Amino acid sequence: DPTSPKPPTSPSEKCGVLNVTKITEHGKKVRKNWTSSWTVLQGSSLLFAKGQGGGTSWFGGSQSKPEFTVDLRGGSIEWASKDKSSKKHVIELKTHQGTELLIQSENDSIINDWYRALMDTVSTHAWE
Ligand code: I3S
Repeated sequence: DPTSPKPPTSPSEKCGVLNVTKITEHGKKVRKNWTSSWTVLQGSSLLFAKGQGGGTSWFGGSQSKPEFTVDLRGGSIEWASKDKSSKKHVIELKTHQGTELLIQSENDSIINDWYRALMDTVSTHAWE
């Protein structure tokens, strides 16, 4: 029925397993530590939890608190240059707070979807 109301535009919500490392924290370079993380994009926040297993499948479980969260507002997203990592398909995320992360997946369609979603998020939540 073309006259029926459209569902509200979907919130920017997305999740999946990605390889993640910090490279800078509060403007200071830190040692890389690539970790497979359950990653959730929720509004303008990006949440990471360590590991994929452990039985609990969602943050709702009391023992599966996000390992860390970054605020995407005022941040930037770009494909990482070769000197940032030898890996393929690496996104570089710079937050407003001076944290830099690399986010990677071996699967190029997965990483392209994340790139698009993160780009959309930083542009729609530029600064409120
Ligand atoms: O940028 P780097 O320092 O070459 O990054 C690599 C290292 O962090 C390495 O660990 P250690 O040097 O701490 O042992 C990691 O195993 C590599 O994965 C890092 O490089 P890539 O190119 O994979 O991001």
